[in-house]
Amino acid sequence: MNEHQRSILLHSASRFSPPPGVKLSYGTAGFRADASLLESTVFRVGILAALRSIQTRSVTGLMITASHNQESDNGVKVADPSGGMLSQHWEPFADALTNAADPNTLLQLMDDFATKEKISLEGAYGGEVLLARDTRPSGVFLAEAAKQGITSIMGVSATDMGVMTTPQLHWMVRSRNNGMEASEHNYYDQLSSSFRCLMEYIPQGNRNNIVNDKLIVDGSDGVGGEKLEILKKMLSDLSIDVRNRGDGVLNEGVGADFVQKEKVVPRGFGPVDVGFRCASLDGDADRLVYFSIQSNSNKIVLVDGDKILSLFALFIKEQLNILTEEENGKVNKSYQARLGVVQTAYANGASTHYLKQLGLEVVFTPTGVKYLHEKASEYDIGIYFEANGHGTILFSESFLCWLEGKNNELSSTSKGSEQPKAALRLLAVSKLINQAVGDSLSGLLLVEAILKHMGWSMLIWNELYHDLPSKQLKVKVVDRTAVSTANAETVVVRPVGIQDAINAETAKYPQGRCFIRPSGTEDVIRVYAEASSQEAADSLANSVARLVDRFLGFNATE
Ligand code: G16
Repeated sequence: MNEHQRSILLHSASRFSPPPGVKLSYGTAGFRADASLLESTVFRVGILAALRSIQTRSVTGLMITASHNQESDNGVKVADPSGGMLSQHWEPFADALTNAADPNTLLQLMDDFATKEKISLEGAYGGEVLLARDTRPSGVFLAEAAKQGITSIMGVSATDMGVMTTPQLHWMVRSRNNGMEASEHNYYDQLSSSFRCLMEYIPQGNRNNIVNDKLIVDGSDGVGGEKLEILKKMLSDLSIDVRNRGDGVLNEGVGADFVQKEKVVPRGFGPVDVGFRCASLDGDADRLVYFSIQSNSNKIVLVDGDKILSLFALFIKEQLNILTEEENGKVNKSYQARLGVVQTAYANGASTHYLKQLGLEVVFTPTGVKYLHEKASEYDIGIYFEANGHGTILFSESFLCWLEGKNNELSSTSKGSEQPKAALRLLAVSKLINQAVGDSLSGLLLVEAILKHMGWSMLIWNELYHDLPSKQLKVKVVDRTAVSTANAETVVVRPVGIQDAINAETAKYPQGRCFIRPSGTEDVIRVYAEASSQEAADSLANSVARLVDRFLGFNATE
């Protein structure tokens, strides 16, 4: 790097010293910690996003959010030029950069990395980083730190998009790099027009089917509620009542994470909402779950990411079947689209069984959309969802090309038949769904369109299969990195002995399944248990949580 660049960096880095004794790691979804510890990290991630922009000659993104975490936490992650998560081979550099003790060490690291990755630091390429934040108050000063980091790299500019959902920012990065218009308005426009297109092609018989038209949405007191208020004004076929739009404490007793883990009614909902279709977003609106409220109880019936995945898979399979159906006595074999679904160990066993019964290819990855997304991109249509409501659908370029061609051909030769409609529906899904990353707003519109298409109530949807009872717990431990896992997180390899103890416990329960893993976003070990009854799942989770405490807790005895 030249002297001018060096002096800019030394000057700006000296204003953002890392807090002493704090070591952070780029986890499941970037860096997360108490917001007061993050200023220097966000500054340095600004530098990283700028370098990535220079290297790829593309726009990158920087999002300031701690998603489902408590309000006092915050976080930062980078969106790659594709709109997906930061390339995993950059993560060790992100760790080294954020933990560098002083400006000189920081510069040395940058020099070494720039040489290795052939990144020019001479200001020759004008890079750009789109920057956004969620509604956390700490986002304001952290965004300033990010701007300082980005603009301390010569030739790179920071474009502040203000308060956005995480998926909006990822969508904008993807759109910009695809040469498309990428304003917030363009985002709403694309979602609402593709939703309208799906509504237009609802089968005749289901058109007048009244699928209880009101949907009530819990915005988690985060950014999703206010954005949904804007989007809903552009939709005519759907009545949405948005609650928890930001007047209460973010993620406290509200939101997708709370609803999915606790399975109780979120704040702002009550007995008058019994019988309605309800949905919850999380703090930065990248997760979506549905629920209904049980009468005379604070319990809910949860319709989680696994069921959203099943609904999407069923619909897409139906459209593909229509397209390849016999026509004039011939089977249309012009394109055999590979459809695959991706889940994690958190997927309820009943959902996996159901998807396999549909004849679908089901594969597993560790937790974290970066893993699921990568796997899903190997298919012509890859659908991925985590049980927590994080997921989307990816379409390959070659399949979309074939679909466009098929649509043109069919619209002239088979007017009025179901085949051109199936092609149009799939094209509309590819535009409605956010292919950059899981997006609760686009996911919600797709769920609503498919329910209308099927003529289904939420009750019918929920009956696709019956979840095995499950329980999730978290255990505070001295050092969560002491746990390492294998086989998509289903087996613990370290500490030695704990997996045998978990196996022995699990064997006591009919249909028992249990695993533990270190959280990538909080300082805890997570425990997941499944069994034939709720009591058994609770009991298995509790015994394994005690095992975790025995091996790794503050008074560990193993
Ligand atoms: C993030 C990731 C998700 C992942 C979740 C797991 O979610 O983006 O893919 O499922 O973390 O969290 P943990 O590792 O703590 O169990 P989010 O919504 O917080 O960004």
